[in-house]
Amino acid sequence: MNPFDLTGKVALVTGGAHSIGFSLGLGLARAGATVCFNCSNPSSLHRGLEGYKVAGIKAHGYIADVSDEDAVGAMVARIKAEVGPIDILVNNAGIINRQPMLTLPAADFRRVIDVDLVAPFLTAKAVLPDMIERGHGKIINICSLMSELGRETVSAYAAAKGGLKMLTKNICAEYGGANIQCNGIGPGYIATHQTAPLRERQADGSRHPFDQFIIAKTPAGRWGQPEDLIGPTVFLASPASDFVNGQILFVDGGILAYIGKQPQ
Ligand code: GCO
Repeated sequence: MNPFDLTGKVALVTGGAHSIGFSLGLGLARAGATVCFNCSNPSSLHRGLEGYKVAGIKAHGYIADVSDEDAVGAMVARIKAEVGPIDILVNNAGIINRQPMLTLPAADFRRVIDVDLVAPFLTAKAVLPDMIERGHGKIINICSLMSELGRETVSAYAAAKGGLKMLTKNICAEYGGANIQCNGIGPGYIATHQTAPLRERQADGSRHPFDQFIIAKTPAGRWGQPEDLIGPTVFLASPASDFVNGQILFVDGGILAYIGKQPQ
């Protein structure tokens, strides 16, 4: 028996229409799962469905604001009726607002917390009853290096991702006895649209200072790609990880283990 086989499983990837969420959806589908995803608007829905179709995958897409409890409940009920009860939840949807906290309006701080922390709580709360009734379930929260480390200008994001790490451990604590495994993936610095501003070439063609900083701080000497996250996610979504619970699996090229390149 292949412990990484997801055949017959229904997966929901929040924010799965593009970027990391789309890559994770592809990976779960290629491991055998039926993939559902949500996004926030019709154009993302069309783009996501087309992307999966081009990859030969029939995905199921839903427009829902994951920070809205009623919208989450309605989406989970629709998926159950149209596809089947959710076996695997990947809480991937997230936003970031990079600015010093002294200029960050409270409403903007709260919005990041709503999407990056409250939404994973709401979505997990919506899928857990069926998982408990059926005696198994996998919840994977996409955390961050900022679940462990702070840095300037990401106060709301780091607070949310730090909280998401502890929500992961709490779901493990509360529902591990029902054979629910809740773990996190901690991406390092991944080359996506969200981190594009940190990698922009300078006017003189040189690398962005932050780009140079991350390269020096990452033993792998490169930014991650969304595809680097697929294997770890399939592992945490599969029977291969049935005795792994409450863990954050950092997929960061070694950055968390490394003090940084010493001066030459
Ligand atoms: C930033 C980046 C990071 C990465 C990722 C690291 O501004 O520092 O956006 O937050 O996106 O979350 O794990």
